[in-house]
Amino acid sequence: MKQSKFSFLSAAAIITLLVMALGSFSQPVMAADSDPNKPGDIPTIKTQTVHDQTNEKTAKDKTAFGGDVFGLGWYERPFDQNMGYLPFMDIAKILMNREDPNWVYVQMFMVNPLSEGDASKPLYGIEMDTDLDNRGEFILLASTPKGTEWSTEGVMIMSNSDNNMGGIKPVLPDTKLSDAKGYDKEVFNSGKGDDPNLAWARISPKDPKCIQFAFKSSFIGGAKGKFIWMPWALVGVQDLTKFEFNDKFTREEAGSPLKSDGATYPLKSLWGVDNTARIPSGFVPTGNMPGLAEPFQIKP
Ligand SMILES: [Ca+2]
Ligand SMILES: [Ca+2]
Ligand SMILES: [Ca+2]
Repeated sequence: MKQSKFSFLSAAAIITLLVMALGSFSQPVMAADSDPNKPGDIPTIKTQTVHDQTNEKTAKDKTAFGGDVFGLGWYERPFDQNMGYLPFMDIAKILMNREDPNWVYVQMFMVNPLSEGDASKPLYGIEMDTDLDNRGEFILLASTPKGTEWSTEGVMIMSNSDNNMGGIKPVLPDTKLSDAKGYDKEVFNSGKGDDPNLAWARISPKDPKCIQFAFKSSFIGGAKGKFIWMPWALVGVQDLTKFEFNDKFTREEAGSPLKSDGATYPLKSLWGVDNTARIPSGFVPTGNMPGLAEPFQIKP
């Protein structure tokens, strides 16, 4: 029974998640325009675009639209513990651009302006697996930027000291709750770290629903670097030693945002969390990697 329910949910989530690369006709930012120590304009060509489910239509019924698959580490939980909707942290779209020689740019669009969430102190960012073993190495997170100018204030990068992200089965729930350390080591914090200019954030000058990030391209191996990434928005659980969540909470402890999950509904300990499936950058997966977004999954 469990198996068939799980399959159904996976299919529902996969169908509603679309990933595509988009090109446009505008000119790229030229290398001469790029400052290696401060991000600037975001290039508009060769942008990887990821769409995520949004929940504004189902929120009045206190249920998510779909896309929450605990067994794959896909969460669609922009709700408080009373299933009240948090649209300032409901990820709708994410863009990644690697055309600048110095910077990787990420833009995350929420359903409502980020300023609506100021009292909740959300964190936004991306997790990265940089050696492609399905275990995350880094998470870059920012509190809501104060303005539309690039700043390192409130931007942090954490790493993991036991190379055991995801416990026995990375991405997937371990059979027993894991004592893996999660993201426990500070690499960068508001300009403190080996490179004071490593990572930046701002509110988009054009859209108050969009937070923009920039981090040094050299951090992920430059133009040819390969990595897996996924965006996160976090309000209810911000303890980074709780990664990966499906190893640190049982399904019952975590709860579910989907009424169709029956007794597991509603959200319990794992609330106020949104992410997407896992996305490859700089390579096309040729083997089975758990939790990948549908267009990148290898069919047996
Ligand atoms: Ca979402
Ligand atoms: Ca890894
Ligand atoms: Ca695991």
